Amino acid sequence: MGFVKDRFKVKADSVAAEIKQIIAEHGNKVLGETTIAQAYQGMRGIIGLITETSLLDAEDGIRFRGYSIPELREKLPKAPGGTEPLPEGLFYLMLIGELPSEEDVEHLSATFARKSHVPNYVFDVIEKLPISTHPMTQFSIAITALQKESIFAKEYANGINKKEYWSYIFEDCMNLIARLPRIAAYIYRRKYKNGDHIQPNGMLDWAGNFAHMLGYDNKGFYALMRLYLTIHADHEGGNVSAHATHLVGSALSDPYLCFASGMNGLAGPLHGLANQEVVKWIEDMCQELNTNAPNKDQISDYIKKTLTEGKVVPGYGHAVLRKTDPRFTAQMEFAKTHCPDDPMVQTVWNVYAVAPDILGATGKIKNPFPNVDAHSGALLKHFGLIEEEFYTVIFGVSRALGVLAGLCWDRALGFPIERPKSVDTHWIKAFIKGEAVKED
Ligand code: NMX
Ligand code: MLT
Repeated sequence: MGFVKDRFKVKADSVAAEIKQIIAEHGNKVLGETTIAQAYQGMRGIIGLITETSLLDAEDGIRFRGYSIPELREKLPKAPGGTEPLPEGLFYLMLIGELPSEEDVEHLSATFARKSHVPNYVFDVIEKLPISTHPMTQFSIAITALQKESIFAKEYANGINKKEYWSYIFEDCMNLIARLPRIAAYIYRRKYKNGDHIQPNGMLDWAGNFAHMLGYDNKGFYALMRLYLTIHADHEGGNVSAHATHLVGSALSDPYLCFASGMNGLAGPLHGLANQEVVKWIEDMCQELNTNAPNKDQISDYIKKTLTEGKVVPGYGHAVLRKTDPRFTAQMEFAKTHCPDDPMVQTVWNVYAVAPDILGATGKIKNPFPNVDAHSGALLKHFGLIEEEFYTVIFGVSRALGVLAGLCWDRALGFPIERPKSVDTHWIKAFIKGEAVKED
């Protein structure tokens, strides 16, 4: 890994010294109070995590080390002749905290290509699964199987100084990121293309090679993959996949085990599986109405029907965001250039035209606007990747960049095992009566 690892160590040492001073001088400063409602209702708004890679603002959306998505699209290095940022550049930014040069990104692309070999036993494990197994389950199992390769786990078993943890975690994270596109593409080609696998092209960048191994060798799909794998990479630390990866890592489980946990969280329909659910929801609506171009009145009625049936409208709402997700907007801009006349893309835009008012009128949905998942499926469908059950795996490949950069930071900063306090409702009732005391 050479200079990227060296630069990371220099940055991490300096941040670790700052944190030590912050805790010494301001460690007792109160960040906020916790209410009974927050304890019961998903801990919304409680600041209890430190994640260096990105920060989410409810109105402006995600910023990676201070850079918004439009800024990343402008400033991050691109492939020769390419229009979209290379996700390797975002990984460098999250890890080092500074924008990379073209050479830094070329170095990372080459490193990932060099480290991308996946041992045959992992493919054997995938082959043993029923073909009908959901792609996210196959992905999670394959990552867990690959855990045998963990350098950190081996070195820990041999006995290492805790000051060295970060170094082996770093190596594992690099190796895992390098291998994920091959594993994901293998699952795709096995399940949907009769096991007709495509060998990697070591001359391509990380996203380009993923597109190639999936079987979509064209300029538009390369651009889509580079944009997609950039914008899905990170969403600060409290989302389920990032939080799960971080939590499991705090027990010193190696990056393979941590990332598999994160992927099991991403596979939930309220999190990353929503991209699959959006496409299913649109297709069900079109089938019911017997058209591939429902008008706004028909869409409004279908949204109301979904709510009446006690279901969520997938792709809408967010636990933190209170405006249209800038990741949705980036995809909408991409679609305006590449496929403005696509019927499903137009339906996504028509849903956007009517859904916020209807969802807002319920009075209970805190964010009636679209999130990242509302748009991504329509773009993949347009370029021919029609198998929506695979969409969350692509999200997962991207998410590796953020959560594994985060894991490198966790170990470099020496964060301890995570263990918040829980209470039961009996305790809460006693607390209300003043009979139970909050321990420090
Ligand atoms: N459709 C219908 N009802 C909704 C929606 C929606 N899109 N969003 C929120 N609600 C409901 C929610 O279920 C809750 O109902 P109840 O009180 O009966 O339990 C109520 O509105 C209040 O929820 P909020 O506080 O607005 O949202 P919360 O922070 O709990 O949940 C999500 C956030 C994202 C889980 C929620 O908005 C949702 O289920 N959206 C649809 C699924 C989705 O698109 N998930 C993808 C998120 C992005 N990602 O990739 O992870
Ligand atoms: C994400 O990208 O992780 C989602 O938007 C969910 C979240 O931030 O809570």
